[in-house]
Amino acid sequence: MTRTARAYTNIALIKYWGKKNKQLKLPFTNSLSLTLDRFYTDTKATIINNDEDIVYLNGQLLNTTQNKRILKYLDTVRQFYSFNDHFQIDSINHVPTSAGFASSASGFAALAASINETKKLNLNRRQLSILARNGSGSASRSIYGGFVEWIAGADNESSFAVPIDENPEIDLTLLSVVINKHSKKISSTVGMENSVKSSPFYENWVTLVTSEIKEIKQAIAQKDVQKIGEISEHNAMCMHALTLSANPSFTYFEPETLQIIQIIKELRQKGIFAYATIDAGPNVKIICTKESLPKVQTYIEQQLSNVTTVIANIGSGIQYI
Ligand code: 2P0
Repeated sequence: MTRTARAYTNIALIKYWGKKNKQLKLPFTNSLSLTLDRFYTDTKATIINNDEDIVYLNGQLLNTTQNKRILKYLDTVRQFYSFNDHFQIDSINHVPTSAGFASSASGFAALAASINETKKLNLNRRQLSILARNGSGSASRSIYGGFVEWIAGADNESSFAVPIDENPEIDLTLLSVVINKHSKKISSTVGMENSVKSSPFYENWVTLVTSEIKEIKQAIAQKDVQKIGEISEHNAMCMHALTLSANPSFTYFEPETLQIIQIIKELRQKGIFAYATIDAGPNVKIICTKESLPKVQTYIEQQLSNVTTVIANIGSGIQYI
């Protein structure tokens, strides 16, 4: 029987922001993430006697505009592994938009793993990470649990993620603060492209990431949560500086994003552990400890009426169920 592949989302502590090769999704820098336990995608691939793929997402058949990226990806996979089979893809996304996380990381990681399973490709996790990366850069990291580093590499074979610590015994937990706004969104793909092209600070970003990756790996090894928080927050702010300094300038921040950043600073002044990280959207993910989490959550909910909060802990890598 063909098993379903399950992949969890991840949050980057050192961000991936810019590609040196668009087609292969080769990044300019390494990045480093934490896989989360709450949000995941379950995907099953079935070989069908058809010359087109069909894709169901959450039980609904996707039309040709909706599944364009997935169909293109399946063509890439066929080309990589020299087979002609077409698939019915059944994917259930347990990453509600209301949770404030992107689903492309878990989505493409689960899709890559489901084809590995159905076609019996017997890929090891490194090969699986390469295959997932070709769907979406951040998906390369969702193959593993815990702390994960994506090595930028120089070509298709050398750009993959590696586990740093899959079961870290560390007092870290995440509070996602979701701002209920439906502003027009610049996709990560377009946003990073604009930053690379026109931010005068892009070269500095590449240098900064190289040193912050080293520093955060040391902090992870020493279980120094404060250092992890400090480096992650600084790295996220620098990523967003690349959007503000692009020409034309843009930002993912909403007024509430800045309010939450301010609140986090106030909390720290009161001695409560809280650090911010922010992806390509307005929502803020707050890095907390077990002790600080309930205090941070209560404070945020008291101060801001129009937000929801979701707690996530450290999660595992790809599973077959
Ligand atoms: C990250 N993000 O490291 C960064 C931080 C968003 C902000 O990876 O173009 O959907 O498919 O490779 O992986 C989101 O970008 O972009 C992302 P593509 P992806 O998590």
